[in-house]
Amino acid sequence: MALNIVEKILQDHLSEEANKKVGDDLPLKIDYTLTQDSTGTLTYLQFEALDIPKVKTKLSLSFVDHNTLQTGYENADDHRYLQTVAAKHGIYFSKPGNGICHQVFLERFAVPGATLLGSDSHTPTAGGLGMLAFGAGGLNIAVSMAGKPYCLKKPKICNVKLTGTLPDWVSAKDIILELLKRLSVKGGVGKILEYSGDGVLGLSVPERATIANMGAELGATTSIFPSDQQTKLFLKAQGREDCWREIIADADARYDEKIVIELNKLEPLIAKPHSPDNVVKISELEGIPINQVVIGSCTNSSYQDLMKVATILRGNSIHPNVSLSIAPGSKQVLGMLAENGSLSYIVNAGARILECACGPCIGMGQAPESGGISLRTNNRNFCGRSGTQDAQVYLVSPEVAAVSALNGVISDPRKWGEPVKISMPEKFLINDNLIIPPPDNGEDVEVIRGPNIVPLKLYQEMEEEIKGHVVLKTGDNITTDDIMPSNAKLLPYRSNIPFLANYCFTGMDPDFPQRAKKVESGIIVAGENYGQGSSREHAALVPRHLGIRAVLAKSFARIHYDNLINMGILPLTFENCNDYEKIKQDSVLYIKDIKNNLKYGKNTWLIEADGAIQIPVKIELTKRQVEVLIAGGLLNYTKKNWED
Ligand code: MIC
Ligand code: SF4
Repeated sequence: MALNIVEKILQDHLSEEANKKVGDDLPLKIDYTLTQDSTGTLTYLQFEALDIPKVKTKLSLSFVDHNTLQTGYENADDHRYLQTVAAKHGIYFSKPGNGICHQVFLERFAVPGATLLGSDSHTPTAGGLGMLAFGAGGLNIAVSMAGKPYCLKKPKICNVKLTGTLPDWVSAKDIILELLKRLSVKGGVGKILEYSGDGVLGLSVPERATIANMGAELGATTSIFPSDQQTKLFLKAQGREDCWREIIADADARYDEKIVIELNKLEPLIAKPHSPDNVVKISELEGIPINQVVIGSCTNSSYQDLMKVATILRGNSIHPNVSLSIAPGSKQVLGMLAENGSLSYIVNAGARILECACGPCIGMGQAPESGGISLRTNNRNFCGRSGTQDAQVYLVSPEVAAVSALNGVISDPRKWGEPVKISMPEKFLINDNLIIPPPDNGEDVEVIRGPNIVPLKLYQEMEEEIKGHVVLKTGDNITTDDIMPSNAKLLPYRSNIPFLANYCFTGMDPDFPQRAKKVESGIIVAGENYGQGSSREHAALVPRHLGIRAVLAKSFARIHYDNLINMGILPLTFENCNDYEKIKQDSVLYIKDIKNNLKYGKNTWLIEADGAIQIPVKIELTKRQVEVLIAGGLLNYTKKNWED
C-alpha cells in the first residue's frame, strides 16, 4: 500500500495500530525526549515520583534556555536541580548559553524517521528534518522517559503542497504566515501537516524548521517535511551524515486533506497584534513608525537567518528611535557569526546582542515601552506576552525586521535593493562543550533542590459528582499565557505551584485567584480553542490547585485538552454552542454520575445549571483517558498501572 511520510514513521513506531480510525488512541514508541527548564522542573519532579532509576528512551535531553536571567537565586537553583537530576537518571544536559532547545536539537540531535516528544509546544520544529515530533505536557514526557508509549489521538493527515520558488525577499516565515492567514489559529487542530511538492526541494532544513515550528500556531498536532538531499546536506554540514536516510511519500500516497501554496505568488507578510493569524501584506502597513525590533526565537534564529540580518545591517546604523535586540538561536550560530566577522556588522549597526536563549520571546527582558510598537521574528504575539500589556507586537521575517530597524518604520524589504542570499555552509562550527553527557555511575549523584522547588501535591480519585461555581466565563482563543502568565517576574516560580496560583488569569481578571479560592469546586466556561499556545501544564495544574474541577468550552486546543485530563480536570464541550449564552459567571453547575458516565463511555451528559435548566455536554475520551480521569490524573494512573 502506498504510504505518506507520517504513515511510514508511525508504522515503525506502532505495533498493529496503524489502521485505527481517526480519533482513536495510537500508542507511539518515543525514541527521543526533550525538556526545557520552564516546563522541565515539573517534568523531572513527576519523573522522580515514578521512581525509575534510568530513562528508557534512546536519548533524553534537558535544556536550559527559558529562565536564564537569574534575577534571584531561583533560576540558578533550578538549573542545579536540572543538571543533577539529569546526571542521576541518564539524561544529557544542555547548559544555559548553549541555545534554544529546538535550534540546538535540530543542529545536533534530530534524526529523520525517529520520534520525539518535548515539553514545549514548538517541539515539531524537528519536523523540518523529517522527524515525527510532538509537544506535550511535562507529565507525558516523564511517562515516555519511563519507557511507556505516548498515546496520540489519531490525527488527520493534511498534505501541504508547495509549488514553484519563493520570489526575492519572500521567506519561509511568509509561507507559514500565509497558512495562518488561510487556516487561522485553530485551523490545524487534530491534523498533521505533511509538506511536499517541488517548492520543498529549494527550502533548506532551517527554512523548513521555521515552517514546522509555527505549525504550532495553527494548533496542528505536528508538521513534517521529507528527508531528502537538502536534509542530507544539512546533516553532512553538521558532521552527522551517518544518521541520514531518505524518507519521502510514495507517489500515490493518500491524505485526508490537501492545500496548495504557489510560492511565486507570495509577498512579504506580517501578523498584526495580538494573534499570529491576524496576517496582512506588509505593503498594507508600510510606514508605521516602530520603537523596537527583536530578532531571534526558535522560529528565526538560525545561521542563515542571522547572516541575512548581518548582511542587511552591514555598514548601516539602526534608526535613532529603534532599539534592535538580537538573540542568536544557539552557541553554534553565535560562534560562526563571530568567526566569520558578521557579528561585527551587527554590533556596529547598533544592535544589542542577547544571550542564546528564548529571552524576549517569553517576556524575559526587553519589554517594549508603554504602548510601544515592536516588530519580532517570533511565533507568538499574544497580548501582554512581551511583558508590556499595552504593547503592539507584530510578527515578521528576519529580512523585514532588519530593514525596518534601519528605516524606523515598517518596511517592505523589496524596496531595499539587491536581494540577500545566504547558502548553507559546507561545515557548521561544531563544539558540543556545553552539552554534558550523563555519567556512568548516575545512581551515586545527589540531586540538589533549592527552596524554590515545592513538592508536588497528590490528588484524589475523580469525584462521583461536582457542584461547582462558574468562577470565570471567557471568550474564544484563550491562550495558556492568559491562563498562567509567564514573564520575567513569574517564570522563576515554575516549580512553585502555590505561588503561581496567585497569578492565575490575573492579566485578564485580577480577582480570579481570590474568587476560585473562595468556592470549594470551580468551573471555567469558555469559547472556542480554549488553551491554545504553550504546552505548559501549569495552565492545568495551577487551576487544579485552585479547585477547578471542570472546563466547559465550545472547543479545546490539543495539548491543553490532554493536560487537563492529565491533571484530573474534566474537559467538557457544549453539545450545542448556543447554550454558552445560558450560563453566567457565578452560575452553579451540577455534574452528576461522573464515574458511571465515564466508565460506561457515555458521550453526552446532562448537566444542571442554576437548579433549573439541563445542558447537554459532550466528552470525547479514549479508554485510557477515561481511566486517567477516574484515577485523578496521569501520575496516579501511571503509578497504579505500572508493569515492567
Ligand atoms: C512558549 O513559547 O510559550 C513556551 C514558553 O516555550 C512554552 C513552554 C512554557 O510555557 O514553558 C511552550 O511553547 O510550550
Ligand atoms: Fe522559547 Fe519562544 Fe521558542 Fe517558546 S516560542 S521555545 S519561548 S523561543
